[in-house]
Amino acid sequence: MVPTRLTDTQRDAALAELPEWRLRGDGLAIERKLAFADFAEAFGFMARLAIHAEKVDHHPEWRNVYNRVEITLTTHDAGGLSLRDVAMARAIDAML
Ligand code: HBI
Repeated sequence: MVPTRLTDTQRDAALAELPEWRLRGDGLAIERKLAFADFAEAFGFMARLAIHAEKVDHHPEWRNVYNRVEITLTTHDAGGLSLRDVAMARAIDAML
């Protein structure tokens, strides 16, 4: 099933409930920057999220430098934001 791209209205409504996330300039992704106590904590979070991503078949774009993790969520198959990105952002927030 190809995920459906959110309308701008749906996107803005979803983002209103995700105050820790920022809309990327092109409007096609949401981003959050995380800082953990140290690398081990950061990588442990990434390991947990990797398992979740595999389970839901939706994968973050992310960058890790020592204790920092920068996450970008977008749905390649939809060419922008979908409900999968909203669900993953909520799941990430619940993991922290
Ligand atoms: N992850 N972020 C993201 N976007 C996708 O379109 C996507 C994915 N993970 C797996 C996936 N699509 C598969 O369903 C195939 O479409 C590659």
